[in-house]
Amino acid sequence: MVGTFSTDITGLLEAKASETVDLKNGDTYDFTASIVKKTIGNSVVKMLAYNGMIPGPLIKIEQGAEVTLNFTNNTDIDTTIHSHGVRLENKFDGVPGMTQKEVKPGESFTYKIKFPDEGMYWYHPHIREDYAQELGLYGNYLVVPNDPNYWSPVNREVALFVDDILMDDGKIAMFSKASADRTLMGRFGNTLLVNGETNYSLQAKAGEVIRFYITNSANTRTFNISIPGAKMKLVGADGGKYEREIWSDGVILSPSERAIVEVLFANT
Ligand SMILES: [Cu+2]
Repeated sequence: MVGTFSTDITGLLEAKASETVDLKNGDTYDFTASIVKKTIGNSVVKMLAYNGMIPGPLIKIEQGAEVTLNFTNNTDIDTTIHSHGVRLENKFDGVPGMTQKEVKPGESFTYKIKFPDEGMYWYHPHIREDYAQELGLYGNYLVVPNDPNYWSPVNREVALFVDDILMDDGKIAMFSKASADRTLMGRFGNTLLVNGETNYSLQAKAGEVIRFYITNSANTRTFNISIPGAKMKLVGADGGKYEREIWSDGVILSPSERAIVEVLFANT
């Protein structure tokens, strides 16, 4: 149909869950955005993925390291990579028409990114986020602090993306190809997603403490996140660790924000 994007899933590979990729200073990583299919609820729909994953790979990197991302756009829309919150060289900030030209389908762009600050960051396109980010183009950078005592000891670390998507009769509601048709590219969804799944689950052992790094990748929805029955401590956010930790029943997270919480699962 003219004016909308293809929703055909014929021949597409199924999106994988996010995997952790450890990058060291000086490493080069091939990074491709492509068209995939994914199950949302009872429907199989066309989506977009970084290196075949939704969310994209969790790129784990030591504080101060610099890496090269060889990015290729194999999607059906112009795109860029914006490294949200990372203090990087302006020409690699991924803002079309300002810091670089858009990367058209079939084209590539090389990003050199240095990570001066510890904490959780994320990457996403800086063009038509209402479409491309909504369909799965988002992932985290976890920058490991140089100071080994920066964070409190925990049993496990888990990254979570909270998101929503607008489903309409078993399909993702249509997008205009010409331009974003919502204010500030925000479109409320009617289906909530954690790490791209409608039924995300995680097993915790009794007595386990897990540090969650939570990112809101929704275009406009603010989330109030709590884990009933578990004790939650807010320890950090966009700028890394808080000076003082706060016991909390829940955290409010607006679009693009991160919260870092440590959760004690006293009972399974
Ligand atoms: Cu951003």
